[in-house]
Amino acid sequence: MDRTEIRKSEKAFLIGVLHGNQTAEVVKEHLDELKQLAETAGAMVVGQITQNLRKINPQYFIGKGKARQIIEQAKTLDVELIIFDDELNPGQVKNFLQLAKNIKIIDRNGLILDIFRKHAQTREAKTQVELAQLEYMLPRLTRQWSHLERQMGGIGTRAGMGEAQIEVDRRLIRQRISKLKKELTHIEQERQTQSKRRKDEYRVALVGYTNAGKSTLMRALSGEDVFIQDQLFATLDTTIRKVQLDQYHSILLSDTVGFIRKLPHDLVASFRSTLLEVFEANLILIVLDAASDQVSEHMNTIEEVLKEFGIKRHKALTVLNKIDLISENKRMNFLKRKYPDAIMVSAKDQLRLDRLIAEMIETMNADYKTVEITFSYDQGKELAKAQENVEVLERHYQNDSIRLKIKGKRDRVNQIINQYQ
Ligand SMILES: Nc1nc2c(ncn2[C@@H]2O[C@H](COP(=O)(O)OP(=O)(O)OP(=O)(O)O)[C@@H](O)[C@H]2O)c(=O)[nH]1
Ligand SMILES: [Mg+2]
Repeated sequence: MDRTEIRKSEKAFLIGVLHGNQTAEVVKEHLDELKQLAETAGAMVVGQITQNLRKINPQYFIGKGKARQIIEQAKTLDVELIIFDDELNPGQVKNFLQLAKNIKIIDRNGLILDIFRKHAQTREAKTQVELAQLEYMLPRLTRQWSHLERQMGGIGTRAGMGEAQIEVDRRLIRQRISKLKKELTHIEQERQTQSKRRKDEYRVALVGYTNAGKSTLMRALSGEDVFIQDQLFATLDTTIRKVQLDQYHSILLSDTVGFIRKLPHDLVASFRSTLLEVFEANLILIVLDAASDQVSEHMNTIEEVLKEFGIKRHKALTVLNKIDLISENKRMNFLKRKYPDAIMVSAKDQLRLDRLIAEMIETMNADYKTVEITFSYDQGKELAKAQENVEVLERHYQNDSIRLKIKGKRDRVNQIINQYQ
């Protein structure tokens, strides 16, 4: 279906643009990240080009002269793929394709979608990615079409059908989109049912920028084997593990898809069911890569995405990960000043995890309630029920009654009080 797929070792140029109030440094950082994305997708980056622009060119995004020059260079170096850090509109892509002939043109969004598609494993992730991809493609179909037409060079059944074929394609895509949406609603319901069953447990969600070390932290805390890779978007699904913090405190810890700046909106929207664990968490651990120069930008992105989902009032702890990589005092002091409440850890070397665990327990305790309730001896059933999903601290057998001292999540304890008291 998609015709902008990135093939292995395909040579690529990256293009960034300096405009507005962006500094050269910021553009470079964005291009570095784009390079990581391109490599994760399998491409081989052979050149990075930045252009100073006072005004965006509506036709080609960059200047037309520059566009021609880049394409010439690309041809000389056998580059088959040009990736823009900024979002291109369908018209710009089309114009570029007319100049570029056999070279593919994609933007950051297209690249991210390509990675997501390559990394999607489960039915849920695959459905979500396909939906996002089709929604991204629908308005761009003209360019995809002209792209396809050229690729096929007049061979095949679709060539030469032009506008009429595009209409047919659009209709097919819309039908597929509505089918995928139904499937996702179904998956979301399944998740919600599972989630109800877990509602009496204390739920903690790891969130953060991609590659910050969320899965590594998950492994360090749970002792279980989870997928860890030095690449972007290694994790696309949500995994949940039970973690015993100490004798009295256990949590359900979830690890989920990472965030990135300029995340395509459709992609975020279609990942709702995957992020359900985050919505319903009692506590969020915001994991940051302390060694990254862009730690504060990462934090901004995380906050933006959480806001977009309406996750604002959650309790959160900030975790600065990868401190094993920090040797300079200056950097350490900067981090301490900037994030005074953050817990510094190394998930990889398992450093200071006890601090993190202690803070989690402290936060949990604040969400817990301890009460005493009395039952008569003929309330056997109620007595048993009241001990579900709570911790029984004391049991007193009196002459005509039993007194329980229980501790549990505030909601659960309130429910017990309302029901049996
Ligand atoms: N030096 C160092 N490297 C770490 C640490 N934690 C994780 N890493 C490395 O960082 C890379 C990314 O780790 P992951 O745990 O896969 O990161 P993630 O946040 O789950 O990333 P995505 O799933 O792609 O969003 C891997 O190469 C890890 O080995 C740490 O504390 N110190
Ligand atoms: Mg991960």
